[in-house]
Amino acid sequence: MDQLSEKIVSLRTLLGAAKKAVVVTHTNPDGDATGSSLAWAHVLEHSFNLDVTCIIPNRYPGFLAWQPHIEKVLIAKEKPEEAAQQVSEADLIFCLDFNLIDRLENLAEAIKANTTARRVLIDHHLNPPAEFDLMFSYPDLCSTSYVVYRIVEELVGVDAFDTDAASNLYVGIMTDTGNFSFSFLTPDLFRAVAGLVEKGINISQINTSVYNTFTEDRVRLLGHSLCNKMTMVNHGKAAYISLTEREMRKFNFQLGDSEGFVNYPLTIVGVKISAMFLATRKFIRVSLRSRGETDVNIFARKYFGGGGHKNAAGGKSFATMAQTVEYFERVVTEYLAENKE
Ligand SMILES: [Mn+2]
Repeated sequence: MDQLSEKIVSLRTLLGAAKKAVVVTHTNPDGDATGSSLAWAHVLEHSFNLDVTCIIPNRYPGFLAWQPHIEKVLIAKEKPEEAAQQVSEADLIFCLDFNLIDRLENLAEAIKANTTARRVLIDHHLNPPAEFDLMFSYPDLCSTSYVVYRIVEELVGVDAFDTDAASNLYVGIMTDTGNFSFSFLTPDLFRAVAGLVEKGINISQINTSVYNTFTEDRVRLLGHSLCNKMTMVNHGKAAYISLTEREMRKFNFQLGDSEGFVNYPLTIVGVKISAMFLATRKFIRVSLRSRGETDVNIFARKYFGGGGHKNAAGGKSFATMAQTVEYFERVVTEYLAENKE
């Protein structure tokens, strides 16, 4: 964490001169967005006596509704005037877990209109633009929640977190690391988690609240997708699942129900690319996942007019389901032959 101490000195100066702060995070907030925002707001309020409002552009997903103090968060889409008012009155604007103000949609204008407030970035995404007065940008840390932990540790000490703030930070770290299974799992991170445990957080309860919230229909749809709808391609090097609108209706499909299905075929030994084809009214939504060096970002760009990251990407198909899966079987075989590891 380069120059953290120097940045903390600047942050202290800004905090000392401020009375009112807003903490904003990205559209479609996830556990790291709400978790880091709520914990940071707690510290600003209790250690720095600031008047703080947390603002999110649109509503958080249901599995985060139990998070401590989430009821205090102002949802800009539901109360746009109040959100704009809060932003206009702030001396300090903290942007957490994203780095492009334009991504805030309706809220971006309000932030740009307040020309006197100082803007501080606290984030872990790549390539932040230079539109902030102070930047805590650490792309090699696992989550914004962990960045907040490290800042607070240096700024006032972790005693500033109570059990609720610690729970919120844990949600962010747990969800952004895929329950401690992705990259950036360092000894220091686990020391920080130990610090959160010392605050009395209940890990098994948090885990259940975030991950075990599905409906019976959703679990049965997963079973149907894997048992009846998963097809292996190219001698088991690729696999796909397709769901038609009729099937989705049968399982009372709710938005988000097929989230994560595409990851299951990748748990089979030898599968390098997994695809999910989900019918919508106007087109077929294509989700792609890959393992290791196999690049689905390039694949999605080349064959499905989309893109994303190396191991997770998406696109669209405007053909029928039958044509789409036939096309996929052909191009994925071609692509894997061209890109042998
Ligand atoms: Mn994050």
